Amino acid sequence: MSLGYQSPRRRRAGDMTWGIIASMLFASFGFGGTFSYERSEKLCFPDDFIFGVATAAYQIEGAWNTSGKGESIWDRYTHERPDRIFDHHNGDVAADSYHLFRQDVRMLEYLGVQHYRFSISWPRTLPSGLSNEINEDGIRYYMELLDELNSHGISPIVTMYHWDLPQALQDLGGWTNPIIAEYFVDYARVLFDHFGDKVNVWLTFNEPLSFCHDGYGGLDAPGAHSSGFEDYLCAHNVLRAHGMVYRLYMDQYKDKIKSVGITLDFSWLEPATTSDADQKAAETARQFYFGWFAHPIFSKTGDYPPIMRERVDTISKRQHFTRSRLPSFTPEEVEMIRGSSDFLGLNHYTTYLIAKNKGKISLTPSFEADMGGIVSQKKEWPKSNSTWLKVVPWGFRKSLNWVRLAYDNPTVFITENGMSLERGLKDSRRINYLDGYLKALLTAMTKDNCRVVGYTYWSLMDNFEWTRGFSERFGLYEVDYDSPNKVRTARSSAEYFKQLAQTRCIPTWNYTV
Ligand code: PNW
Repeated sequence: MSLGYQSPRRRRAGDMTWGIIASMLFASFGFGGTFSYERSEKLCFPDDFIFGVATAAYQIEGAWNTSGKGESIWDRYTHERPDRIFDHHNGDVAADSYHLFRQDVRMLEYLGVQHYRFSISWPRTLPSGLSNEINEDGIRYYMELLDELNSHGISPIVTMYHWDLPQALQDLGGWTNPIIAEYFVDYARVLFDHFGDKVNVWLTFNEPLSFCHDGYGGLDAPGAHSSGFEDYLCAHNVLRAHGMVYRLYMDQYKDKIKSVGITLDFSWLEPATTSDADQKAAETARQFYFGWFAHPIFSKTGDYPPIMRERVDTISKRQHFTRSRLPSFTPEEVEMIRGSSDFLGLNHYTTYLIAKNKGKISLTPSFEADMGGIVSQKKEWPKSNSTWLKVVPWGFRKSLNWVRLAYDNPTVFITENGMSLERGLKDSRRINYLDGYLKALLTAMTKDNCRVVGYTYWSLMDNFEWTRGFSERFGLYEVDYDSPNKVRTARSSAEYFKQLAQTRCIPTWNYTV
């Protein structure tokens, strides 16, 4: 994801749920094997804490038009607008996991992870997006993947929507059309019916901030580039759709489905200076970038954050709109969405600075103007291979603490964290990133009492990085895209992660390796 500087962008899971998942999983792994060190000297996570890795359908599967799969907005976008993709590539083949998933599971087994987070492609299962026509090959594919995972004792954590909307639904306006919430519920029902008993944890959406703000407000697929307008419509319908699926699960699937949550991304937003104006601007920015989705679901009162309501209403008026560009929920919708997640899935990668924007508000609507902050990063912060991703471990601890204080210490599951580099197997900088972020996480848990139950590294292997194509590599495994079999090779970080997942202690690593 290239965010540049335009954008950094309760029911609680009973501890029981996680305890059960963890104990089921740990029963199938032999710990304490090859690594012998004094546990007391080590920085270790709790016994029921789980480690895993993540991927997403469009980024790894390929087989874009195989065996009845429908077209997605990313298929359409990469085919029609290759100029919008950094290296002009697409996900037609990607890592070919549609054919190579058994190899992927062997890699997971080698790493010894307790869970694997992947996503189901909506158009692979429902080619037109609607549930009148189910693509049996799509059901077969995910059934085989789930069986393979479960037979190896790896717990599947499944995202229903990781950005690959059926193109047929985009033709109706996609996430800006309110009817899509009903269609998403139909899709969720198909998933619950077919896969419900094979999946421990469901996530409705991955990072609505990214696909609404960058897809409808910017130049990710579908590339609507309508900031401060379509991004708000998108978010509104995503929140409705999420709440409706959660209620479906509570009302009709409670005996079959174990837990349902959502994944939100939260980059830490630090005031650029200690001035009151910048501190206030940073807090407002957190409410816009994170509270936009988190407040309706995880706060006691529900609905959009009051500061967001107030600012968008006021600025819309000044811009001569007859109504606010930020839509309103009915009281029933507020209630339906409030508390509609068993836990908070959190993606965290980096930190930004926020300074108050002292300029005049323009007549052209935009999310950034509504938010009122100027986004930057410090030059000194260590770089990755993504312009937006700087290595700032302390921001992770601050994000977790902000969540703890804002939403009464909800159960948090880290669904993504990771770093991009160039090609290469000796990725000591990735190990260094992991070391810093894992220590920040452990401190947030032990010193600050943040309730975090699991950690997921992005990503198992290199994959199609959206508008950055194949140029940014996040994988513990390197993928050779030029080889016909998309050969996967373990990096140094895979060995590091293997130790982590099998001991639950942060490995001491020889960085010269
Ligand atoms: C995530 N930020 O997006 C996505 O879930 C993945 O599909 C993607 O491959 C991965 O991160 C790496 O880019 C992000 O601004 C979008 O901090 C924005 C941010 C982070 C992650």
